[in-house]
Amino acid sequence: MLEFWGRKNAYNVQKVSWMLAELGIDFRHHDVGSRPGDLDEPEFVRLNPHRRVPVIVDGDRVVWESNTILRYLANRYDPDGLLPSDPWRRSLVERWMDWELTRLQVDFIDLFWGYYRQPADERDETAIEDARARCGAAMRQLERQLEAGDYLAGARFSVADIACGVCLYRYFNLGLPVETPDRLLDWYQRLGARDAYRDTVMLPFDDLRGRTSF
Ligand SMILES: N[C@@H](CCC(=O)N[C@@H](CS)C(=O)NCC(=O)O)C(=O)O
Repeated sequence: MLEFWGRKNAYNVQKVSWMLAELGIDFRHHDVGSRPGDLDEPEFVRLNPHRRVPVIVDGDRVVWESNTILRYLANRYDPDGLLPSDPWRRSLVERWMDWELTRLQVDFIDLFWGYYRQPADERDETAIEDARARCGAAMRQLERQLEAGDYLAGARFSVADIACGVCLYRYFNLGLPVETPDRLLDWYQRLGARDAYRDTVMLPFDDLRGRTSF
């Protein structure tokens, strides 16, 4: 059975939980990333030398990096499904996965860590405002893309929606005023109508408030 390592309310871990639920794949879960130092255990470091979750083990294959895991699961268990095999159609999906890693996640993590995970009396308000503005700009880019279709790569739900959609629940429930463009909200509702999103992404995260250690 596939093994899955990660803390269930960790951002990058939720991408993989969501994908596994979409594909109906059974797995054995290892709850790591919840206790200080557990990612430094030799057993875990052998799996991922970067000491980060998520990690999956499929037979004798170890895969780390959340978006790489999404691609692996799609290619192995859902050929030409949530990740098209045609190179052009695939590029329409993968550009949003790469954008998520290099842009959306960077801005969102700055906001989430700067505001939510920082004790209130230690927050840097200027840095938070900067991250909030960058997130707003990223959300407007998503809004523009959604003019072309119900999902990020067009009419069909794809792995791009998983990579980028995972942050929305947190973004809208941070307790900060944030951008709420119409198409983005409609997309969020479409994602929230999926059992897999509700079961794996819409999870409490208040244990992370003011917690600066993993
Ligand atoms: N680029 C990596 C980032 C992995 C990462 O930073 N994971 C965080 C959770 S979202 C982590 O392992 N944090 C340590 C912890 O949760 O204990 C990926 O996408 O998998």
